[in-house]
Amino acid sequence: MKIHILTIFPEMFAGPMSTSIVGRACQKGLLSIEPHNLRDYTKDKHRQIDDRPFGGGAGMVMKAEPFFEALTTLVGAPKEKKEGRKIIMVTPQGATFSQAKARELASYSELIFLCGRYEGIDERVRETWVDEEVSIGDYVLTGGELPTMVMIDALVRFLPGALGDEASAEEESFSDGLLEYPQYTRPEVYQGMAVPAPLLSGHHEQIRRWRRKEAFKRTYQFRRDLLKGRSLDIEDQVLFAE
Ligand code: 6GU
Repeated sequence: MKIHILTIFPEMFAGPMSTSIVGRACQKGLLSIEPHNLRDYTKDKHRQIDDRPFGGGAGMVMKAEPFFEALTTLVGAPKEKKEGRKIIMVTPQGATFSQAKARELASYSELIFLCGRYEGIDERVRETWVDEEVSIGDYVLTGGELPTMVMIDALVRFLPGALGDEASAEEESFSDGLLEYPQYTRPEVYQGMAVPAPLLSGHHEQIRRWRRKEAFKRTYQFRRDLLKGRSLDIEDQVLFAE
């Protein structure tokens, strides 16, 4: 997968995108991440990327031209649809990002993220180029760079080969609609606190049932909203009848 990022702060991506799982995915060639500096696509001598809003008001608006120039270089003509490519505008006005969206984004061969700053991006960029607009939640950040990294981090986990062969993105929290069960590692007793007995039993079925029960308990305690409208399948009904 190829990821292009249009931003005025390309340097923000250097550390996070070359560390840990994302960095390893890049080294393995599963992914390439290319930040592009929007200032390189300005034409005036001050390399200006923003300007005052028409109609007045506080703040600045990102100019259309640097986006148009960069996107023309990257993809050619506007709305020239290419199978497997998606252009995503990263702003608080977008639909909220989710685990399902991460899985979907991982299926494209090319993603282009447009990072907004200030009061937003000239509307003509959206009209002309954008396939989809995405936010990462109901709070306001200073720009789309951190949200873009959040989305890349989440989608990388779905690229085949990105996680070690022991792990799978499908086994985790949210994939089955429940929070993760509690985890423990050595020692068996730490400062008087013992690891729950089923985990030490060596019985796979007993461990699996304990974990599923704990996952339900946690979800009920902290994220009851995730259980709303959910009906227990037969196996889980039996588990709770115990
Ligand atoms: Cl995508 N951008 C900004 N600036 N703030 C956000 C956001 C995006 N998602 C949540 N807050």
